[in-house]
Amino acid sequence: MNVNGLKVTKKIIMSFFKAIIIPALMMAWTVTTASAATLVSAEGTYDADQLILNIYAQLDTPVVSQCIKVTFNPDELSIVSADKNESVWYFGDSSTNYPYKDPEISTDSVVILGGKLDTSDPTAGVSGDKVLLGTITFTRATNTMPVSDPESLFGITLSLGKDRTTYPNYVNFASTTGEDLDSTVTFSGVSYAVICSLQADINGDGTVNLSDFLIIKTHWLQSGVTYEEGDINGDGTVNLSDFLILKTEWLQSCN
Ligand SMILES: [Ca+2]
Ligand SMILES: [Ca+2]
Repeated sequence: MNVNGLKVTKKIIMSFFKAIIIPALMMAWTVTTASAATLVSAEGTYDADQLILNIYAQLDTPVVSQCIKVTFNPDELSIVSADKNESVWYFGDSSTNYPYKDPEISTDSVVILGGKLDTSDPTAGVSGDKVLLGTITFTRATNTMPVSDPESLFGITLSLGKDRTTYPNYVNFASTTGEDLDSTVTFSGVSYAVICSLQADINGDGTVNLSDFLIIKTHWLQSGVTYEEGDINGDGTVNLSDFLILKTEWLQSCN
C-alpha cells in the first residue's frame, strides 16, 4: 500500500513537473531569449522584368530609429524606387529639428533610415514581430525566368545602415530609452518568390499548356470575350494574335 502510494505520489510529481514546470521554464527561456531580439529580414518577389524587395524587422524592444543598408549586384539590378514605410516611420510636428531623411541611393546599395517620434506619445516607439521598414523596386538587366539561384544572381545582403567602424557614434537602432541596440541586430538571408507574369497562363495555374490552348480553341474567333475566355491581348476578339502569344510562352512555367 505504502509502496503503491509512493509510486502514485512520484507519478503525480512527475506529471506536475512535465505539465507545469517544464513549459514554464521553456516559456521563461523563450521570453528571455526573444526580449532583446532585433532580426532584420527581407522578402523579394520577381518576374522577368523586376524585383520588389520588402525589408522587415522583428522589434521586441520598442525603437525610435532604424537604419539598414541593402547591397545588391549592380550588373543585374538597378533601382526604380526606394521608400521607407511612412505609415510607421515618421516624425511628428514638434520634431522639426529632426530631418525626415529620404533613402540614400547609390549604384550598388540603398540606405533606408526611419524614425518614429509621435508627439502625442513620445515614448511609444515601434515594436512588432514583422515591422515593414521599407520597399525597394528594381528593374532587372537579364530577363531570365524562372531564376534557379536568385540569391547569387541578385546578390542582396542586409547590414547596418551606418558602419559602426566608420561612424562609431552613430546608433542605427535606438530604443525609446536611448539604448544602443546595434549589437543585438542579426540579419537573415533574403527569401525569394516568383511573380507569375505569363500572359498566356489564362487559367492561372502557373504554366502555359494544353489547358490554356483549349480555352482559346473553345472561343476561337469569338468577339466580346474576356481574358478568361482567351482574349489574351485584350482587343476583344480571340484570334491569331492571342494564339501567337500562347505560342511564344508555350510550356513556360512560373514554378
Ligand atoms: Ca495555365
Ligand atoms: Ca485578342
